[in-house]
Amino acid sequence: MPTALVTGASSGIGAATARMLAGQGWEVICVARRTERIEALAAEIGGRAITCDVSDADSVAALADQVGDRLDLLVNNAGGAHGQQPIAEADFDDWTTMYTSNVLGAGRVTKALLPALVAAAGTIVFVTSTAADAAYEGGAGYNAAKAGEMMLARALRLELFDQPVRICEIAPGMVRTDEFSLTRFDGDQARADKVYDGVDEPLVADDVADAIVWVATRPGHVNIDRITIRPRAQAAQHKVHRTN
Ligand code: 8X3
Repeated sequence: MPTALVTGASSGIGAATARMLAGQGWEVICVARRTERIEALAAEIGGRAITCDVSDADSVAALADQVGDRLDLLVNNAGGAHGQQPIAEADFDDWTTMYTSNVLGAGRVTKALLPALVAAAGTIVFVTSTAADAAYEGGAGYNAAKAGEMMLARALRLELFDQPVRICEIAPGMVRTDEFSLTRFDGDQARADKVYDGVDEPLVADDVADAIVWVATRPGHVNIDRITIRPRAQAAQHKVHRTN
């Protein structure tokens, strides 16, 4: 049974990916800071839960110890957005949080698990964002963090060109999950809901999980470099069809 490790598995895209992989016969290691949530998920899908803060070096070292010598799939999903202020009003604590989880976290986990992934001829998936491609007002901190994470994927693919490991990027646009916008707007549900207001069908976590599982299950010689995935109603970052 192949083994996958999903970071940020406590909710949203991470939890959906863990469920979908388990449903297709993978042993899934669910990783996040929130122990109760990942233990419940692991119990539900017959996987393992490992509590880890991807922004903490010791926590990631302990994670790598528990994973062992071989890993078939790493899904770097932990991260997210904090705040949406223009640069003139930027809160650099928010920027630090975003850079620490999306860029340094993905880099740290990848570095720690790389020997196990190479040993298993594995696959590494980075869940970035269309925010890596297109700047928007108030987006600079998140734009920069996701563009940074995208560059990890691109550099790594070059560095490992002669190694039996695949590097893939999934860049989602508008995805309605329980927590993404709520976290961004610091628990302001009304502001979070406004993001999706009048949008016929934003993506849901399962849509992105489906893309992740698809790239991970191509034949071993097939590397899907990147998938950009948006709802039909979002033709481009700012070009969103709203019915209201
Ligand atoms: C989420 C996409 O449009 O909020 O990663 O930046 S967006």
